[in-house]
Amino acid sequence: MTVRVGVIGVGMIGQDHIRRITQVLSGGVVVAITDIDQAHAERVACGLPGVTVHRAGRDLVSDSRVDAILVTSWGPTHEEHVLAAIDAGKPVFCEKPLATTSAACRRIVDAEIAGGQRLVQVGFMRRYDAGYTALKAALDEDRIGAPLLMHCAHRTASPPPYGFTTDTMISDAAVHEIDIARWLLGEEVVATAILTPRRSRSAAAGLHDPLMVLLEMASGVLVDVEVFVNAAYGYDIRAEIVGESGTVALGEADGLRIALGGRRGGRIPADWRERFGRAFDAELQDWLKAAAAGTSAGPSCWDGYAATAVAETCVQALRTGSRTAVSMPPCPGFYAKAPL
Ligand code: NAD
Ligand code: ISE
Repeated sequence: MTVRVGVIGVGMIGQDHIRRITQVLSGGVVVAITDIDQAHAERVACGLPGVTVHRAGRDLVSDSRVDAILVTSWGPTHEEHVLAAIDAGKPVFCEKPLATTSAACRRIVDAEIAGGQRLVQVGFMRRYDAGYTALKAALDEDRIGAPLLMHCAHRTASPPPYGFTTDTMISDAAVHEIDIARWLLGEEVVATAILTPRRSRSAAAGLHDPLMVLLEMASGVLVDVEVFVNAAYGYDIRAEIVGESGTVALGEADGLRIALGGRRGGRIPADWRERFGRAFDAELQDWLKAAAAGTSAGPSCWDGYAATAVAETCVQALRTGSRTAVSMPPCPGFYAKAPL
C-alpha cells in the first residue's frame, strides 16, 4: 500500500521530509500540504504536481484522500494537529517536541490511550542514528560496565530563526539529549539543574548562550549537556558515556579524517540535515511502514511527554538556580510493550 501523506507546516524540515518521501523512501506519496503562510504553501506546491493546498490543518486532517499526517509546524501548534489526527483515527508523525507543555503532551497521551491504538510517532530521530544505536548496543552488551556519567555537547552554528530564547535552548534543542539519555540508559530523569557559564557576545538579547544542563537519572548516573547555539564553526553533536571499566563515545560524523599538507582535518556538518540525514530517512521509513498498517512505531507519545516534562523542570531549575526534582507519573501500561 502507498500511504497518502498530508504535511502540516512546510518550512525547513517539512520540505526536507517531503523531499525524502518523494525522492528517497518507498511506500509514501505526499498528496496534501498546508501552512499558515498560505502564499508559501502555494509556492511549495508548485514543485509537487497534483498536491492539494489546504487552508488549515483541520481541513487537511479531514481530507479523505489523506491516510496519514506529518506535523512539521512550530512546536506550540503541534497539540492541535496531533489531537485532530488521533480524533480522525489517522497515524501521525509529529516533529519534536510533541508539544511545548507537559499538560498538552498529557492530553495527547490520554487521547491516544482513549482511542485504544498507537497512532503517534515523535521525531526523536537520534534513536535511528548509526552512532547512537552503536552506543546503545555497547551498553546493552555490557562492554564498559555500569554507566556512571554521560557527557554531551549540542552545538549549532546559529540558532533557528523562530524566536529562540534561553528556554527554547532547553525545550527545542536539549530535548534531544533528554530523550537520548532516557533511551540509551533505559531509565527516567529524576532531577535537573542548570548552570549558566560566561555568555557569548554572539548571543542575541534574551539568550543565555551557552548553557550547561545537568540531568540526574534514576540510578544516579549524571548526564551533562553543553548547549551552545551560536557555536559558529558548524553543527557538532557529541556524546561519551563513562562506565566502571571503560568509555564509549560517538565517532566523527562522516567517519573521514584527511591528512594533507602537514595538517589533519575532516568535515564538520553544517546543520542537522547533514548530520542526521540517514537517521531522518530511517525514522520516516519506519513510520511509513507502520502507517501502512494503520499504526505508528518508534518514539511514542509517552516519550514525547517524558521529554517535555523534563525540559519543563529544567526551565524551572534555570529560574530558581537550584536542583529541581522531576514530577512524573509512572508510564501507563498502554506503552509498556515499548519500554525505553
Ligand atoms: P520553520 O519555521 O522552518 O517551519 C515551520 C513552518 O510551519 C513554517 O512555514 C510556518 O509558517 C508553519 N506553521 C507554523 N504554525 C503553523 C500552523 N498552525 N499550521 C500550519 N503551518 C504552520 O521551522 P522548522 O525548522 O521546519 O521546524 C519545525 C518543527 O520541526 C519544530 O517543532 C522543530 O523543533 C522541529 N525540527 C526538528 C528537527 C529535528 O532534528 N528532529 C530539526 C529541525 C526542526
Ligand atoms: C532543531 O529544531 C533540531 O531539532 C535539531 O536537531 C537540533 O540540533 C537544533 O538544536 C534544533 O534547533
